[in-house]
Amino acid sequence: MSTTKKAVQHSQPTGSALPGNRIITLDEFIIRSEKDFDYATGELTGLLRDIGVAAKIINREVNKAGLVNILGVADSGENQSGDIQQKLDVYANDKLVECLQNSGECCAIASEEDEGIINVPAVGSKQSHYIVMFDPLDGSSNIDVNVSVGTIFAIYRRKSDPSGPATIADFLQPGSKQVAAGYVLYGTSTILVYTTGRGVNGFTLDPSIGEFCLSHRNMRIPNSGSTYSVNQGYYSKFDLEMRRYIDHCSDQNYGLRYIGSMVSDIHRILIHGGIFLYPATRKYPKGKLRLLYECNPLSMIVEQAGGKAINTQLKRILEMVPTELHQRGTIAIGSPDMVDELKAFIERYSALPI
Ligand code: AHM
Ligand code: MG
Repeated sequence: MSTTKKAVQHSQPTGSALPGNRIITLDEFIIRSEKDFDYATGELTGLLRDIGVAAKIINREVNKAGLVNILGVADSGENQSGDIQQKLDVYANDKLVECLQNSGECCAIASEEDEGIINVPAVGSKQSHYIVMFDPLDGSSNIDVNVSVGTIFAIYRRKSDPSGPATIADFLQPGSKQVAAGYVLYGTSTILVYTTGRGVNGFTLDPSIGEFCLSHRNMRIPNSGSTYSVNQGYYSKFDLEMRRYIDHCSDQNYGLRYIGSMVSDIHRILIHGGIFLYPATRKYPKGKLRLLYECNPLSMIVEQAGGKAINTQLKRILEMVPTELHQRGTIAIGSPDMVDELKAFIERYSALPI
């Protein structure tokens, strides 16, 4: 096991402009990229656009969260105009469902907020080939204290016959079958990062023009980093191998960075390198994070940027075959050298039959 700190290479944002300072908006980028796919029908393009629109609406509400009391929301939960004030995660969920339903570009939706799948009625004669899964507002317990939150999404091609309704089997596909995945981070600025399996690009929202503009082209995760990200408050509840690895991080003087909002932690790691861990605890013996809504899409992004994502049984996250919609799992994700280093600790200290 290596005991020396590895050199950190940082990926750099490339600026929102093309040579000649021409700004590329998310819509333009999506349309241009469609030409890369031989089978492109415009559906995927439409879906990514719908998600971009929903993200702008959610962003507007998230930004107002701190003003809720000033804007007249009574304790009863009703605002001055008599509308019932919704919790932001419910609001974000409704907006995403609404935007996706209106266009009919997908045939069904599953959300971390909803128990079952939602079939989307066909719009006109459109027969959609895609399903969408999302966590509408991840880390929403952080909103009260003004900490960044995010939306995570994943798009799959349906397996069932497009002439009928989507089925649960369409959703229980391994993450390796994702055709696109991404997240929106409502942070100091709002950024949408996505991949369609050909690299990762990030688009920062310019509020003055209301457009997501290409700001991080072809994002690459550094091979290693100098921080680790885990809820260390649960240290005594972790398995031995995880405690040994955390001790190692501390011995190496790695900094501990944990926001408690996975999108924010992963975004930092994507840019500066590092590792994010959510192992089993006594409260969550199978891990806390949801395979379909959180682990799979973020693993696709990180792998596409050159990183790795495994669970604490050392299985690649994207190869896990889900058995239920709200399945939870453990995760170790981030810079490839750091994930490999963790893997060596697990092999050495765990009781796993390896
Ligand atoms: P949520 O989907 O209910 O918001 O939970 C997911 C969040 C992640 O964003 C974050 O990494 C994790 O829960 C934090 O959990 P903990 O407070 O146990 O560290
Ligand atoms: Mg979540």
